[in-house]
Amino acid sequence: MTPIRSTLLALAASTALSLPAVAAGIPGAPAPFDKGGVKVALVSYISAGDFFEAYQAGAVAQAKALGIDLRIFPGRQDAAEERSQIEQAINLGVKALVIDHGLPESLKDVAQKALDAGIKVVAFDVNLDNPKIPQVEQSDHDLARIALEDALKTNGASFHAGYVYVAGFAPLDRRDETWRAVKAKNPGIVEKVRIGAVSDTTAATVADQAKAALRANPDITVFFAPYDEFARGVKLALNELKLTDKVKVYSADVSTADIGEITEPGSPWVTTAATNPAVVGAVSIRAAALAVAGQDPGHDIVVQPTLLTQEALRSANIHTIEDLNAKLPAFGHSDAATAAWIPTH
Ligand code: SR1
Repeated sequence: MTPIRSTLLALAASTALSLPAVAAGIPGAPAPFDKGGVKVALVSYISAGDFFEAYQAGAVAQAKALGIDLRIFPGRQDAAEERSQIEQAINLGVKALVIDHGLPESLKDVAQKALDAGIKVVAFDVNLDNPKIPQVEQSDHDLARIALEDALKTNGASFHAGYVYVAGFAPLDRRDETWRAVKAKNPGIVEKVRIGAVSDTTAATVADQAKAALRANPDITVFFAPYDEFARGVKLALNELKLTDKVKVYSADVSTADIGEITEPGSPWVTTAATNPAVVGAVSIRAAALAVAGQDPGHDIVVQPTLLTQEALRSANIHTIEDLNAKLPAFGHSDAATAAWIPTH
């Protein structure tokens, strides 16, 4: 468990975590960043799991570099709590609010309330359908496309598939659009079963579902599981059923732990398509900072994903996210939402 995660768990009440060591202002930066201490809130729907921990860590590092006083509200997959945390952030007098995932219908009005109070709002992976709210995403259509192209390359255009999906999450819905388009174009792909859960035990729940699905559909040879917690669940099921040499798993997302799972001998998890989530967290904070400074970050802010195959990771001797950053500079950095006055790393 990362120190940030354990701190968040310790603060299990719904109070925000205020990070210490707020830097002084940035000389030459536009107001209010020339003075420092600009209050920004990050309100998440999910905080658990490698992706969300790395996203928060990237947001924290970028906030520190900008002298932002970042208030983090931990997500517990609870729509009502996320709403109430946004209300709390408004009452704290933040200058900007980053809303990370969530269910749009429970957030649109409260996000508008923040805008009405003069607070800049940035959304990551939740479609708030508001021209005043910049939307950050990982180009989910491309992400699903490159993972599925790899599946087609290895398995041909005819196979029986299992699919993991939960409707209502913007990135999963976008990836699902691509899955449907790929199936329509390749009628030999048969979706035999669809499973899915998003909770604080996603991987374990998906593992149970996948076991039942695989027992009932022994002809499945490919699983499309476009979220690393989904892929972990499917892999657990394949290990338990001793089917690792029969079924291949294609996913989204990457972390150091995921790289270990993908590259271990005999792993059925053969491909993922991913951004560096810390970079996405940093981009979200930069977009909020630009908006606060009166500079337009643009409405659609996209971080491009990279295809990471088991074969490529093994042959390049990549074991960690830091290895990926070093070997693939486009993975470790994004030009999205940058400005000369904003320090990046
Ligand atoms: C429940 S949504 C999970 C996804 O959100 C982020 O976009 C990550 O890529 C993850 O796959």
